[in-house]
Amino acid sequence: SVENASRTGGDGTADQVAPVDGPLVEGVWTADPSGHVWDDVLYVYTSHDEETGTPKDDNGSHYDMRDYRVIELRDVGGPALEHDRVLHVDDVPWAARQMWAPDAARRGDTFYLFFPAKDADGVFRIGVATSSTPTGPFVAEPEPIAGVGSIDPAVLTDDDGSAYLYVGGIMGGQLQRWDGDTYTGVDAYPAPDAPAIGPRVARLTDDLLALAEPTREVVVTDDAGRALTQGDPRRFFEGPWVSRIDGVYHLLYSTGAARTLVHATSDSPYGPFTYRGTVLEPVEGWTTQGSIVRMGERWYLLYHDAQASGRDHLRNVRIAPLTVHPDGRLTADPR
Ligand code: FUB
Repeated sequence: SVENASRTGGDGTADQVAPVDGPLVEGVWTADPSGHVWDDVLYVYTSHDEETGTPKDDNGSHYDMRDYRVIELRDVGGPALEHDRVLHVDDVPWAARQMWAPDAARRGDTFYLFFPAKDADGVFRIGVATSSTPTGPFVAEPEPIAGVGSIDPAVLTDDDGSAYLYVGGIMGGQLQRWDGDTYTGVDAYPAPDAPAIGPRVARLTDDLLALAEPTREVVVTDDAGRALTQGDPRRFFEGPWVSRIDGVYHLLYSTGAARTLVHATSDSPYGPFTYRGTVLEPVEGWTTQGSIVRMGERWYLLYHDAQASGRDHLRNVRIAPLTVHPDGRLTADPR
């Protein structure tokens, strides 16, 4: 793999121009982008892919990431500043490996990084870390957040200031091993014609460090209000992300094997969400993951692919304009 050591400045940053039709940064593998605009600056929180030699398996062990990166953009298509001193697994007391898809949130002058990692028993848990700057370094809480597990945390801060934590991913993400808020260690997949496993959501406490309530399952239905089934290629796989667009809650997620990024809409952050269609067609590489961000007057989709490496676990983050259609459907237009 190519690494960024040679062009990283002594202050832990690297500067380069991010073309709108290419990876946001090159020379470092980044994935699972979660975007936020704070004080007119776009901050993209990413996984940092590396080749560690861990063999590939169905649980995604080869996604063996150890730290996070933040990419800072003042304009889409303008210079991209990559920050590499964000949070490392060695600095998280409870975490052993696999720092998967992160997200961030802000409350006043405090910035929060939410992240999944496996603990010493191999169970994916959700951690939170804080910083006085959006780019870190972040200091992790000593324990993972109680009452929730699995992967791919995403935080929606609603217009009234309430913050909701969404999590989940089946298969390697272990969501099928959770019975409500209890980790069972048993793979319990529904039958193909039974309702699919949904991501989970809970409101966070005011300090964003804990759950304010037990998690509940987020249900995605078809147009007739029937829950999508586990055998339905449109069902939830991983990477939940919720944005509020024109007053409507949009749940973005990956369908896994069908390899599409899709969305579903609701009038409540808890759902149920109605399936609306594909936002991004399959990209190169097995995973697809993304987030939605508004920069100025435009909406964008942040996503990743494995086009440059040709290897599923060595990815690049990209950005594409997102069209909000009059009927509320969303489609991304990668160049
Ligand atoms: O990057 C590791 C995992 O792959 C993420 O957590 C998933 O969403 C998928 O992108």
